[in-house]
Amino acid sequence: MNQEILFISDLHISLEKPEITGRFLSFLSDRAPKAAAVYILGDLFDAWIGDDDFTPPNNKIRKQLKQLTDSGTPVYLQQGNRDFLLGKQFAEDTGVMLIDEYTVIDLHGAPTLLTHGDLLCTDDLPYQAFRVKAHTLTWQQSVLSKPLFLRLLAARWYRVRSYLHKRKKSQEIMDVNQDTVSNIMRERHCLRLIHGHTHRPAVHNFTLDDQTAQRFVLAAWRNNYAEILCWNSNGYHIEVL
Ligand SMILES: [Mn+2]
Repeated sequence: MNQEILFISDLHISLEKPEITGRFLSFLSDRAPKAAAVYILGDLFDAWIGDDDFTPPNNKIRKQLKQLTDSGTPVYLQQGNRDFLLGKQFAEDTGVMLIDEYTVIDLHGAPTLLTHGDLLCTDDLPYQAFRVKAHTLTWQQSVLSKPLFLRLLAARWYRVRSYLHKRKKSQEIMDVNQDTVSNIMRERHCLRLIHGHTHRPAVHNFTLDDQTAQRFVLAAWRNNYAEILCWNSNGYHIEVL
């Protein structure tokens, strides 16, 4: 029986990057059906302004995801910091299952913690403050009640602003905080963590309460390069698309 589980994150799909959209669509039609399950750990989209946004390339992606889940491959989706407004309607349209910001799965016998990664970057205080605000019902309702064209404009502005802010922040501040990582892994009883967000793909081995722990950081997809983390009962490998 095929027990291969695939993990991807940080595709940052947008109209401006058709290569990435194309690669993801062929991943959904050719590669994903061969797996037992697919986990998308956030920032699938570079911006998501509401499940009522049907501007390209969102619809093609909805359709292809629906085809995959209809054919029997489960797809689990975590919100990222760019697409945290992905909601119930999108899940219904595509058949994907939204999973919590911290989710523990049994990955071939080992409890494994999944998260997008932004929650681990606790040194970035202004971002964490924004995140708290943006995850309240009031904030989200007030944003989602605005007309679509205003939300499209606002998203453009946020992307420029985020780019400018990031240039000013140091590399350390935008990486995960090791104490935060250890605490959450301890709390969730996991010795393995998989996340994205930082765009610093790596496998980090470290010691957690005298045991060996592992933190997998997924790669962001680029125009000419994409990676999948594949797990089967024998272990993992990185597959380049
Ligand atoms: Mn992110």
